[in-house]
Amino acid sequence: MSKRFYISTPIYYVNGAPHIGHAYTSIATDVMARFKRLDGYDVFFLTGTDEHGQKVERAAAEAGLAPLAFADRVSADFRDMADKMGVSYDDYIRTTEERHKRSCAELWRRIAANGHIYLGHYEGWYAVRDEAFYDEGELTTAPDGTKRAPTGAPVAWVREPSYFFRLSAFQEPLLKLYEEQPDFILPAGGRNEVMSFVRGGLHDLSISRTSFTWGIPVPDAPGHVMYVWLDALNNYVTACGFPDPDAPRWKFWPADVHVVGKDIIRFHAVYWPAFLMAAGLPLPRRVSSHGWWTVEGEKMSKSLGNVIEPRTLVATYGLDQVRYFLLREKPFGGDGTISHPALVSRINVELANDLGNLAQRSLTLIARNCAGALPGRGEATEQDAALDAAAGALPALLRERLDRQAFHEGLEEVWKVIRAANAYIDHQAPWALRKTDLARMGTVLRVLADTLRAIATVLQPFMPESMARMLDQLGVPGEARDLAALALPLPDGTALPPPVGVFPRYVENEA
Ligand code: ME8
Repeated sequence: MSKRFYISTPIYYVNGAPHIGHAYTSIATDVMARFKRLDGYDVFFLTGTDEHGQKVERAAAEAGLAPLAFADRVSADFRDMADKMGVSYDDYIRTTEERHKRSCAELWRRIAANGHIYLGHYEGWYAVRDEAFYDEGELTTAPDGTKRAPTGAPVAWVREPSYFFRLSAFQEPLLKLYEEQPDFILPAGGRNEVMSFVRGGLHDLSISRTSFTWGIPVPDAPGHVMYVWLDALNNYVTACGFPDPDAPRWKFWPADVHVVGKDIIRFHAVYWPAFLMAAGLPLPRRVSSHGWWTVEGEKMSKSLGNVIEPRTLVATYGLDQVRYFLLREKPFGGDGTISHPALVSRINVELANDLGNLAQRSLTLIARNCAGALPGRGEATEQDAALDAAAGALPALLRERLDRQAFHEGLEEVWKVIRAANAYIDHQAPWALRKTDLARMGTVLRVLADTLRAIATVLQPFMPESMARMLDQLGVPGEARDLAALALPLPDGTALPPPVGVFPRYVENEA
């Protein structure tokens, strides 16, 4: 296979339990990965956990566990979350693995050999919660008089010997990268922010710490562990087998898309390409960042007690329903809020009514009036041709929307066709044709079945289980469910199993 696609999620810190924000990133990335597989690509989809650094060390101490034992537990929980959310990752990396330690040591050596690392002293502000350094000018003072990072995280003054990365040397190369590859950073707002940050001047970056030990040792520098972001970012090449050029997965590097939340765009769009340039490695093609979820308009936080556990949400509303909601409710790059009424409305109006009823009505009519077999088509009317054309355009439309991570636009394109198909069935009234024109009824039902097949095919990445069931009911064999197969009509007379509803309505629990 010649077409390749490598996509990643961030690797999640194991300092706390997974929540809906993590699940969202992973599901969006999963939709991309599944879509590319459907479109004939050889896909490598990477996710995992970020396990070193002071933040994790502290959380482990609070839990009364050794850092690794703690990381084992939380990493397994993140993995379980990914599995329960239908995240079809190809590799699950943990930064405490041997392969990653080897890879980080080699990355360090290459950057050092190219003259981009020097020993100095770090003195400045550090926020453990963000695992990030801040300049004095970026800080604010909280009501209690303590200094805060722009993210609100408390900062502390740190003074220790440290290795530095010559980030300042990469200002021009980075600006050139953003200019030459305008879609290196999506969306445009994120790109503008990053560009003005880089134009403002880059300081050299402290990349080792000596005041704690929970990290990857710096080669030949006793007492120093690597800055957790250098360690973490490097996971993306470790998983491709770096530094072994013969590793089977090395062919996937550079990555096509790193999916990240907007909180960590700077690390991915500034530090990461600079590290790679310094090491002489190819750069990823894109960093695509998404906006923030709040809960009924409020920031999710432990103190407010409104943190949403993705697995609980799935138990209440259903997996595909939650996946659909997350990708439909807000534009990828923008912010959005999760609420019960919004979920119920998407589920009952768009899934149960618009799509579920369309399928159920069409398939029931076929079951009752065509002996449960796919009818053949007669001569096409203008209306038939219009609906065929709309359905036929879906793969290309989705390809274009998803190539820029515009998931909600892609879904809107599908719903335009669903609405057109609902108008078509109402207007054509195949239930009435049964008494007047059996051949025409067959044609109408076949047009609907073919439209539903196209819809269900392109929706598979979003709602894999439900769409598999819909394709079963439409008589589409397993090997005919990718985008290319849509060009080949199913044989007339294909036997269809008895129809069963795919999307139940959400009914409020009176209690
Ligand atoms: O930053 N809405 O890990 P992390 C949407 N280990 N997405 C959210 C969210 C919200 N409210 N809250 C979190 C790290 N996220 C580093 C990454 S990568 C080399 C290292 C998502 O556990 C979003 O994707 O803090 C964000 O970027 C990520 O969780 C941060 O996860």
